[in-house]
Amino acid sequence: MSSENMFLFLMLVSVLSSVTRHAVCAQQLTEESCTVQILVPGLKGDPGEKGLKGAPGRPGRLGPTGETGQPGPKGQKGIMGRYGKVGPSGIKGLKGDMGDPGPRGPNGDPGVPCECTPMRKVIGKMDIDVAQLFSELKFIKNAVAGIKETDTKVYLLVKEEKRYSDAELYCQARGGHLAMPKDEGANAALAAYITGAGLNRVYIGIHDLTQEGVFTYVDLSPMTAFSKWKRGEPNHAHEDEDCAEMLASGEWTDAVCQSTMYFVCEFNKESV
Ligand SMILES: [Ca+2]
Ligand SMILES: [Ca+2]
Repeated sequence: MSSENMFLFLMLVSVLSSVTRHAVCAQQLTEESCTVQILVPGLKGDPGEKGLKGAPGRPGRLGPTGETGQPGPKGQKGIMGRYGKVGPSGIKGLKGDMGDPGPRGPNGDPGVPCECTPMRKVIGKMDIDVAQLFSELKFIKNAVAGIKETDTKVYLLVKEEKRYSDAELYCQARGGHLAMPKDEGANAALAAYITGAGLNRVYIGIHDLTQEGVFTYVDLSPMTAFSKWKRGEPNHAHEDEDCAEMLASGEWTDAVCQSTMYFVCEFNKESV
């Protein structure tokens, strides 16, 4: 008997023995315990042929984050970008200096002959008068320290000490009156004028010479709602205070008309 047949024979004997013993055990289970049978393993077989290469393994787990690398070298300069949008208009600049005079223009057409020689003379004289007035006004403004103007009046501070009546005559001789403040604006302008000149008081055109206790302006126009009497004034002190002076504060007091002091004349602008 060959070794292979011997092996098959032993396997067959072993299997039949096991089957018989299980059947006996099943019959004798209630009467006695079964005998343990140890199976004898067969001989070790020859090594098999080398298997085929296995399938690729699964990917490993994600590794930890690496350290920050060194900064790379500076890149090359990029190409110029597109032009930006036009910005908002700037603030208007200051006016430039006046340019040089241009060349003289051509002569005009000859005028139409007319009989207007007398008219030309009148117009010529008026031009001269106007020029003289402007010249005199300019002289007053420049020569007299600090002439004061409002929308409708021109005030002139006269630094000559005069009595009230003489002061008014001085102003009348030049086409005006002593100053007659008739509203807060005019009064404030006069007060600023006096303060600016460093004075404490001046005559203004207000008095009660016509009727004691009834003050009017020097041109006899009545006092209106506006007045600026200092507290306690007018008080007709010493029984002879009939003329008004303005203090640097702009307030009025009645004073003796024979006192001499500086004064302010006023002129209507349209008559200057
Ligand atoms: Ca009086
Ligand atoms: Ca008084």
